Amino acid sequence: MKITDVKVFVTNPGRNFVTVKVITEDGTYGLGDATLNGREMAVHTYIEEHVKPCLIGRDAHCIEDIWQYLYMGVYWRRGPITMAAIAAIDMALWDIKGKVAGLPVYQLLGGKCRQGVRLYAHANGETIEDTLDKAAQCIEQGFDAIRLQAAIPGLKETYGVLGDKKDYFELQGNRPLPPEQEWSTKKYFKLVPELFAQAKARFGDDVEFLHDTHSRLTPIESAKLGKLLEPYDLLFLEDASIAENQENYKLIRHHTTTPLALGETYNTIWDCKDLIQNQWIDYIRTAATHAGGITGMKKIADFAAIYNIRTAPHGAPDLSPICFAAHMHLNISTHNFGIQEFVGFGNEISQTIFKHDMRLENGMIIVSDAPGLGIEFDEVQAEKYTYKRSYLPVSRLEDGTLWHW
Ligand code: CS2
Ligand code: MG
Repeated sequence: MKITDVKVFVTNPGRNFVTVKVITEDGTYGLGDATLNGREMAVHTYIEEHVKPCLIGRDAHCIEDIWQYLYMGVYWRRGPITMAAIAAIDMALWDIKGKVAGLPVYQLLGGKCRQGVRLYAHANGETIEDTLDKAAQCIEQGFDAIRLQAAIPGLKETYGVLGDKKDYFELQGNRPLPPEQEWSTKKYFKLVPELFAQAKARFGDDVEFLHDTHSRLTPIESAKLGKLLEPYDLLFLEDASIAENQENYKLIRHHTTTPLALGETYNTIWDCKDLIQNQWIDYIRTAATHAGGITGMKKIADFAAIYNIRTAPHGAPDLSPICFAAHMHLNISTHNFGIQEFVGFGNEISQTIFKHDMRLENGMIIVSDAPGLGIEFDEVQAEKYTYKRSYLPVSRLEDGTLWHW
């Protein structure tokens, strides 16, 4: 089944998404997500200029060989741009294979391990009370796992808090230059233990809470926070410290039993190998779009299973519904799946572009049984919403020192 064309679309229904369409000789096509937040055009060019010419004429059924060809064959292995390109091609090839077989991709991955995919929702607010009120709304919608992020008193803007924006698209979608955010670890420590103490007091043990530190703490500060949060039994503390030095987590793990999650910025199994084999974390958070697609995620999940580590795929607003659909097929068929981050199916406009029949029921996703990934991309609608450069913020300490965002 020869590949005859590869198209790359960058659309902005409120935020940028990079969508790849692989087309074969009989017209069967597959879709993949190549969205790299703030670097969309780099991936677009990489695919158009360096990947597409090598794919024309190749057999779309040879998913593993094409993955290795694009990974081992390029010499400059790994990295977010290369791996987002490989990821999108990989997702599209799995989509094609499912369509040809007349089966949803999860059936090709080993079939269902569970009836639905458990999700965690986001609750954020300007105060602790506001955040917990949002959590109560999530509980009413059927979620039993909720990420809590509250504004840090004394700082203009806080990661993960919408402020006066109506949704993450509005918050992230229109930043022609990187906005600068302030950070204070001292002010952060004054807030977070109190946030979870009040959450536990208000909601008891019926709901599991999570938190994303977003790489802001040094290892010993992460250890301190983990210890302070132990009484509140978090499902996990995410990105407690920076991910580059996996050994950071050896120190953190030594001091606290708060479960640790990491991995949304990782691109290959090599990035997380030490973390996994030393059991320094409890959940691996890679995303199909950043970690080499369905093929890349399977390699990581199976390695993690040997060390009793579960998957908790990244599910941020800057991963398109195509990536989310790929995650559903992975999550329903991966034995050591833990939980999936969920921030909704996108805004109204994006839902006219990315169409699917995934169902949200009681904090779970019921996966599509349509052949392939079960998602459609409306090119005509997408073309109405053209690329708009938008950056992620940059973080600085109060004295101006550049810090981790
Ligand atoms: C966050 C992400 O959802 C999360 O866990 O860490 O929203 C992250 O900030 C974005 O993906 C960055 O593009
Ligand atoms: Mg995160």
